[in-house]
Amino acid sequence: MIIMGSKSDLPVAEKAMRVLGKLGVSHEILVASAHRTPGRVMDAVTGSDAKVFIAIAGLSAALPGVVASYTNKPVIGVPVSGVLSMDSLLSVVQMPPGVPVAAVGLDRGDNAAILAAEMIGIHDERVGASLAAYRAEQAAGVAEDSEAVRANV
Ligand code: RP5
Repeated sequence: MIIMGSKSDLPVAEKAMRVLGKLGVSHEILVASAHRTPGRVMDAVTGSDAKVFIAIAGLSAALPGVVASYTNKPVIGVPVSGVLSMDSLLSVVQMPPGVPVAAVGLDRGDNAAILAAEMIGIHDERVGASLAAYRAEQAAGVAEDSEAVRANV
């Protein structure tokens, strides 16, 4: 399940959805804010049978931590960049002991999706195979880039 704190976080969520779609991981998405709609966050998390949560938020980004407070499932937090950027990054990373959130880099919805797929792929062979193909495709892209650079020097 992907939860974003605001509709304005959609470009980051779209990165995650693109990757999850490519890897064949079913997902749903909703907007729920830890500050503006805490009850909505609680209902969404406690009523979900998702295996992994991706929580995307900017500014004083409490959302990933609040999601983690309502579930024992893994939560991946994606800090959204803004005027300061360190605000959301530190808000996601600096969780108190006992309630961890796996933090990815600023706006890295794509990496959050890969990490979620890796967790799901531990037990789901189909997703594991998708990940292996994704890595092979990525490696082939680097080799192609190398050839293209070498051909032009
Ligand atoms: C956060 O505040 C949201 O996750 C978003 O990144 C930021 C700004 O929200 P909006 O004012 O665009 O709704 O809670």
